[in-house]
Amino acid sequence: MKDKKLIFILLCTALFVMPNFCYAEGEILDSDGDGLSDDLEKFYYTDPNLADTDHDGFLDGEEVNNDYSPHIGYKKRLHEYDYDKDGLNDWLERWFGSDIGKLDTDDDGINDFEEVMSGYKPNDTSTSTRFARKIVVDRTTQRLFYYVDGVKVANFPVSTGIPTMQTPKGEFKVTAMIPKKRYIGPDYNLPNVWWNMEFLPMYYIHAAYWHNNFGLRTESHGCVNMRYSDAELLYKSIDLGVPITVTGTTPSRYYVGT
Ligand SMILES: [Ca+2]
Ligand SMILES: [Ca+2]
Ligand SMILES: [Ca+2]
Ligand SMILES: [Ca+2]
Repeated sequence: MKDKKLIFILLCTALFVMPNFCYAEGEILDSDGDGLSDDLEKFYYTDPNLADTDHDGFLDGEEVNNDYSPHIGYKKRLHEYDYDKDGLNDWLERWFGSDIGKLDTDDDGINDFEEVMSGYKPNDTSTSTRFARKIVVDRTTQRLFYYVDGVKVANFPVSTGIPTMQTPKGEFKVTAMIPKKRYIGPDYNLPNVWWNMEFLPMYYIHAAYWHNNFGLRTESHGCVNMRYSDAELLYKSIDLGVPITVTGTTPSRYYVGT
């Protein structure tokens, strides 16, 4: 009986130390026994012969199966790393089926990030199908979230209408897109305002050059102010008809949290 137990322990040890030893056709090959198959190691750009690529004490398989990055150390998530630096983080690359280590997965001249932002598949040159896109403006936190295929792909700081001139709450859609525009009112005259996306008559999401309080406080007469680069990116990613939801509560004393 004891011998049988010993043989069993020895067999288990051998299987653990030499996982390849028992590899048979039809089984999934995991050379380093880290819970991530050799095929998936290619996908994640990890070393198929190194069980803990970033030496943080967690095996590559454990990490990716729980949405942690196998590349950047302790408790860093997949969405916090962009292996190929194309603007699309590793979690989103996986979601949209693009190559984590390649800027332009389908070689069509447009990088993965740009394709996803515009609703196109980064791993397919066909343009016949397009992912649903959606904008959500949260007045409480002064943020604008942009969704593609139901997934949040961008989070921008904004400034919405001040408490006495709040950005209207509700469900809207982009009704006009005007690259450059002048805003004139009783106490303001603002020429050369870029990237204007209308969602109600007189109400726009647009770039603002006259303040830098995005994400910190309300600032406008009801429009949604953005940083120039953020507004440009959003403008170039959307089209007429993209839905816009304005939600949350305008901070009663201008600043987030007040
Ligand atoms: Ca492996
Ligand atoms: Ca690790
Ligand atoms: Ca990337
Ligand atoms: Ca591409």
